[in-house]
Amino acid sequence: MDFKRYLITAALPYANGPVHIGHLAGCYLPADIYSRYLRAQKRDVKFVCGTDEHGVPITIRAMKEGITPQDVVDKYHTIIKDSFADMGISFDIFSRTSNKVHHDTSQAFFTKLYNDGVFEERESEQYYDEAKGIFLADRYIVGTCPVCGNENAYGDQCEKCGSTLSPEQLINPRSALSSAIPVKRTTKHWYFPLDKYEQWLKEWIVDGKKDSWKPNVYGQCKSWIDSGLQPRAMTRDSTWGVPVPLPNAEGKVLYVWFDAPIGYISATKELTNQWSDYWCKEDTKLIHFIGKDNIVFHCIIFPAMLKAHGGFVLPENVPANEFLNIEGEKVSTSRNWAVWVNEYVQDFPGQQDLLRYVLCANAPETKDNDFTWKDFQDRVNNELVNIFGNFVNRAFVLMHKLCNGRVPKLHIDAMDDADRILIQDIENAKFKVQTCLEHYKFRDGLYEVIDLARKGNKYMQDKQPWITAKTLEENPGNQALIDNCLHLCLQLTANLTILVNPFLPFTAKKMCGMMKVVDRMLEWENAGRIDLLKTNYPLLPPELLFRKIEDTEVAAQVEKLRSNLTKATTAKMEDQKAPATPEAIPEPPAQKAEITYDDFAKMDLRVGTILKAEKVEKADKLLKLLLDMGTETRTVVSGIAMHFKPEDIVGKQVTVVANLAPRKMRGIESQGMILMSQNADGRLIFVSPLEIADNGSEVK
Ligand code: B3M
Ligand code: ZN
Repeated sequence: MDFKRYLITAALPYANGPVHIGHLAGCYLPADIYSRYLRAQKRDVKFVCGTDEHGVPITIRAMKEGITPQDVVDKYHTIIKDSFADMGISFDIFSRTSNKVHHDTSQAFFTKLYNDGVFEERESEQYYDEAKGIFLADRYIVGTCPVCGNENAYGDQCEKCGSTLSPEQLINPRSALSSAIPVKRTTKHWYFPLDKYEQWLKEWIVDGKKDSWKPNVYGQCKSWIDSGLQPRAMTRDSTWGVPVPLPNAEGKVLYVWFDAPIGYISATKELTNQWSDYWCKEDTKLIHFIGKDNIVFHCIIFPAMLKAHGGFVLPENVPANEFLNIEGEKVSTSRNWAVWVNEYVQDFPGQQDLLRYVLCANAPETKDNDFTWKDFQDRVNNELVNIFGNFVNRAFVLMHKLCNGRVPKLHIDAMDDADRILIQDIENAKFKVQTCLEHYKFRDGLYEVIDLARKGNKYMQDKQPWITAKTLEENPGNQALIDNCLHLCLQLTANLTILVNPFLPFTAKKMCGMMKVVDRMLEWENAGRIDLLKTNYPLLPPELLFRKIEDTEVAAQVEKLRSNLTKATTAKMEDQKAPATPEAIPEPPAQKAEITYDDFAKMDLRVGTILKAEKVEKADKLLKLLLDMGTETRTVVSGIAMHFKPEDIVGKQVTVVANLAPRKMRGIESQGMILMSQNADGRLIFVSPLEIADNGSEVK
C-alpha cells in the first residue's frame, strides 16, 4: 500500500520517575530518528507522545511521599518533558493522560464498547486494605513464605526461594502499604473478551506479520496467542484514573492499560483538528515504538480494542527494542542503578549527540545490550571524534589553507578513478542508510553514515593534497588535483550532514552553520548529490563537532553509579526496617527518662476526625484543623503544613492529646495536639487507629 500519512507513537512513560537512558534507547531515540527521517523525506508525519499518569505505581508513590497523585504526575511530567526536549526528541506533541481531552476520549471509547455489548461484567473477590481503603494487587500483599519461611514474601512470589505464590498461601498476610490484615471483598468489573479475538489475531499477526515484524516481537505475540487468550478486566477499584463512565460505578476507574494507549489518540486530537485522518484513514501508516515489556499491550490488547471499536487503523508495525543493561547489570530504578537523562544533560552540557550516537550505535535492537561508560568513551573517541569529526575538520582546514576558504571547482578532465569511486560511494550511502531506516535498522543505518566518513578519510589520506601542494611551484596545473579532492570532500561533508541529521540533529545543525547553508539542504532528496555546495562559495572555519571523553569522566560516572546504588540500598533498608549493616542504621531518637503509670494516666488521649483544614496566614508551617471529637469540635493548630496539603487530610482519623493546656498560636487558640510519628527521612505520619474508631473514644 502507498501510505499518505505517518503516525508515529512512542510509549507513554509513567509519570512516576525521571527517564533513564534505557528508555531513550528502547523507544524514544529510534522513534525520533524515524520521524526525523520521514520529515526529511517531506512525508506527512505526526509524532505523538505524553506521560501516562494513571495506574497503581503512581498512587503508591504518592502515598509514600505523603503527597497527592496529581502532585506526583505534575512533578514528573515536567521533568520527563524537559529531558526529552533536551535530548532533541522531536515530538509534535507531548501530552498527558490526566488532561480532559484524554478523559473524554477514553471514556467515549469505553462507552462505545459498552453500548455495543463488548464487555462481560463479572464479580470477583479481591484483597482489600481497610486501613488505606484500597484494593491490593497481589504484589502489595506480604507475608511469610510457606516454602522457606521468609517473612517478607510477596503475594505473587517469594524473592528468597523463588516460589510462585498466591496471597492465600502467605502465612500472616499483611498489606505492604499499611501492615493491616487484608480482607476479601467482592467487587465488580468489566472484562474485555480477548478470547473472542483470538482467531482474528491469529490471522492478523501469526499469518500476516511473519515477515514484516521483528522476530522478537512476532515471537512474543505468537507464543501469547498460541497459549490461549483470556478475558481481561478493563476496570479497577481506585480513586485515581479515568472514572468508569457508567452509573453505579463509583470508585471504579479504567484500567491503566485500557486508557494509556488511547492516549495516543487523545494526543493526536490535541495536536490537530485533522486527527481522524491519522487514525481512521486506511492509507495511514501507524507505527508504535515501544520497549519489549509493552509488546502484548500494543500488539494484542490495544489492536483488539481498536478492532472491537471499529473505524480505526491498526499498527502497521511495532518495532520494539529489547533492554539496555548498565555496566553488566539490569537497570533497577528502585536500586537507582540507572543513568538518568536529566543528570547526563547536566554532566555533559551541550553533548547530547554523543549520547544519541552511542545509544543508537549500541541499540538493543535484537537482544539485550550493555551500556558501559568505557564503551561510551571508546565509541565517542574512536568513531565520532576520530572518524567523523576528524574528516570534516580536515576537509575544512585544508580548504581554507589550499583553496582560499572557498569551495573549489571540480575539474572534470582531471578526475581519476578514486574520485569516481568516491562519488559512487556517496550515492550508495544514501540508499544504504535509507533502506536501513525503512526497516527500523537504526544501528546499521548509523553504521553506514560513519562508514561514509571512513571512506572520506581514506580518500583524503590516499590523495594527500597537502603533499600535492608542495609541487605547485613546479607544476601549477596540479591545483586541479587539490581542487578536485577538496571539492569532493566538501560535497561528502554536505552529504554526511543530511545523512546524520536524523541521528545527530545538533551536529547537523552545527555543520549547516559551518557551510552557511539553510535547513532546506537537509531534505533527504538532496542526499547522493555532489553539487550541494556551490563552487566558489566561501565557508566558515570549522567548529569542533565532538569532544573527546576523558578517562576521569568515565571514572566519575562509574563512581556515581556505585554510590547511587549504595545510597538507594541504604534508603531501602531504612524504609523496610530490615536488618541493616551497623553504619546504615540511622541513630534512633534518644530515649526519654522513665515515667510512672500515673504520669502516663494523666494524659487524655482521644480519637478525632479532621473536619476542616486550612493554612494559617503568614505561617508556612502551620495548619488550622477543626476536629470532630464526638461530643464537641475543637480547633487545633498543628505544625504540619510543610508535609500535607489541607485538602488531603480532611476525613483522616487522628489521635489527639485532649487535655493539653490551650495555647495561642498566631492569634488562634489551639485546644490540643495531634500525635504524629516521624520517619528517618523526616516524613511525618499520622498516628491513627487502624480501623475506624468512634470520635471522642479514649486511647489507653
Ligand atoms: N506507561 C508502561 C511503561 O512505561 C506504560 C506505557 C504505556 S504506552 C501506552 O513501560
Ligand atoms: Zn520462600
